[in-house]
Amino acid sequence: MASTLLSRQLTYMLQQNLKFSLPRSRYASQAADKRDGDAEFDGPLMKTEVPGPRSRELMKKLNEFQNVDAVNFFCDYGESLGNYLVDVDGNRMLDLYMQISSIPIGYNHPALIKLLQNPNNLSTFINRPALGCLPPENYVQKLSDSLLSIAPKGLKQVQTMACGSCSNENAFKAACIWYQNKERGDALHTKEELESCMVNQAPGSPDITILSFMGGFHGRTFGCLSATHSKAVHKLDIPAYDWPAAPFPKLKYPLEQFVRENGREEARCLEEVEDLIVKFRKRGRNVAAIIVEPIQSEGGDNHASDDFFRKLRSIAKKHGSAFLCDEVQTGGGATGKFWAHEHWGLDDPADIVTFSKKLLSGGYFYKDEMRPDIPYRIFNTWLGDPSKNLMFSEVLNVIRTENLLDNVVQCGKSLLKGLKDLQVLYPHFLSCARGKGTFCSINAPSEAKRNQLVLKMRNKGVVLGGCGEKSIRFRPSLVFKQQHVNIFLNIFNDILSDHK
Ligand code: PSZ
Repeated sequence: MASTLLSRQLTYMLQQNLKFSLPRSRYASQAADKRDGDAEFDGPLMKTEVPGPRSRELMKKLNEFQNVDAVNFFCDYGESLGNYLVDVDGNRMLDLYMQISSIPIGYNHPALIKLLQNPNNLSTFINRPALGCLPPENYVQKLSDSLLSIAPKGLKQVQTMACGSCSNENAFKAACIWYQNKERGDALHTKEELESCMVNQAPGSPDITILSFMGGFHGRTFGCLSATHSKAVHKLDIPAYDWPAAPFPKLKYPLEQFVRENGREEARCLEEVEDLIVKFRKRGRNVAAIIVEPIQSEGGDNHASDDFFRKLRSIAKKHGSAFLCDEVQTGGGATGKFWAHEHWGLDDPADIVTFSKKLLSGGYFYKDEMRPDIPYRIFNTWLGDPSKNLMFSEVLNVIRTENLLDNVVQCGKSLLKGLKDLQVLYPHFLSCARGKGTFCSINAPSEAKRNQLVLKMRNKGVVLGGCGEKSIRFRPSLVFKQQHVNIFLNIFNDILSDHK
């Protein structure tokens, strides 16, 4: 697979004068096209409707032993490249959703192919260790090269995990352990605590809580699900903790036009956060941690101001609660900074920052005082995967050498400007264009119309995602360049003009 890809890339580079399969873009300048030295396709190429016949056949087979209602289509990952996802029917689509925001540098990046072809790396891929007890010799170095090199300011400790949910689960546990140790002061845990926790009773299993926000999404596992409040279908029939859930600001866009009004809405929500903390404390149910996403993603790409987050951080501190920042979706560069919370300019860093998706494996960074006091309190079999860290250190090299964060800032600006222009052209259809970096979104008039639009775009060769009730979200990888912005905007414009 890799060698055919490499040779195809070479062929492509030799054929830079290829005719573009799309009509010459109205947005794109010829110079923008020429600057594209990337070994990639020149545009979407559609052969069938999506899902096509081969996808349908495979869906039918999979349906025999799995529910396939969420399957969009089957993919040919061997043929996919850069910003383009190819399906099993040979349709080549510009991917602005990138496996739910989790591919950092596009499909089959040559740097990663090279890494996998290096025989010295084989054993890391073959032998997956139980990291908590038997780490490989190069692990310290590899972690330093990869995750520790992008640790958020003020956080020197890192715990790796496999996915976003298990990162948040364990971050909750670390916060609870920290909170209870703080409450105990110098005292050791008691015999009563050790016995009562075995039957899920206080004081060993304390009635402390995690405060989250309505519209937030922190994963689907049991603990995380109690902090997730984006869609009922995620939660239905699952027992949940009765934890405080505060309103998240419902802001008006563009943010710069509604500063005063939005400020009042944020103040209302912050007041509610404090009221909830006090109310729960009075019931003997202290808030051990507050968890928040820098941009509520699944819940509809809901933004709040830097000031809101700074104040929220201060509230957590004032009430002795840990401040957890869930960067599972926002982390990894798509907002134009590696961590979205860097935009806030916090004086006192978050206590814990969780990650996954674009960082290839999960985990969290945390302050020294959150370090568990006894081994095996935070533990599982794999605790992440060194092969993912190895790939991630290469991803970081690419981000640095290709200046991808600058690219995100530039392309994000032109994507958002294009969305705002289209919003002016189609005011009956589009509203609330918003975003940071390429982490952008726009609203359709209804859920049905949003879904229709996403499907139409897919049949024209652009993969998009939905979020919240009626938003379309853009989650391209960091190698999304100006020419891709142009291709997308042209197709979007064509589809929208058909809707008129
Ligand atoms: O439907 C789903 O389960 C989806 S769709 C997108 C996600 C999940 N995102 C995962 C996610 C996230 O966006 C935030 C902010 N926090 C935690 C998670 C959970 O990560 P995973 O899916 O890796 O467990």
